[in-house]
Amino acid sequence: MKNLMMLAALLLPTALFAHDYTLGGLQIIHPAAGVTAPTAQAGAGYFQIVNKGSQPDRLIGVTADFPRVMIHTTQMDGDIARMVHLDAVDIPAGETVTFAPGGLHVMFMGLNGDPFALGETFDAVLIFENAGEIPVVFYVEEISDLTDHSHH
Ligand SMILES: [Cu+2]
Repeated sequence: MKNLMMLAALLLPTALFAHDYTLGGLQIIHPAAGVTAPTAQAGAGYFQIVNKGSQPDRLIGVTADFPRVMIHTTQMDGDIARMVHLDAVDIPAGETVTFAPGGLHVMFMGLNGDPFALGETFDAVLIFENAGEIPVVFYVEEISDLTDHSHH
């Protein structure tokens, strides 16, 4: 399920790994997941979705080879960042929606002793209401995310 890209990661700067996918009017830019602690039960994934089309769309799901995959957003409750499950994310025509630490993210749950390690990749499929399904590859990178995922 994961492929090692360690050698390439050591030889090339991260920027050269930027990758993107196109599906109809949608562009998915650089799906990436943060390195997790060895005992982490969940990891978070991020990307940007650019809607270059004239019709709105919605991200209605993400699938991957983990026991549970959910779309989350982050809401501040005083000083505490809480994660809230979303059924869908609107992608308005002509706009860019950014999944990033502290905000929208995809939660990959049930890592069960197989943490996200730097340089690994894994497959996922993004599901859009209108455009359909697009397979993507998440790259595991050093992404600092202060959100506490321990309660998943
Ligand atoms: Cu989350």
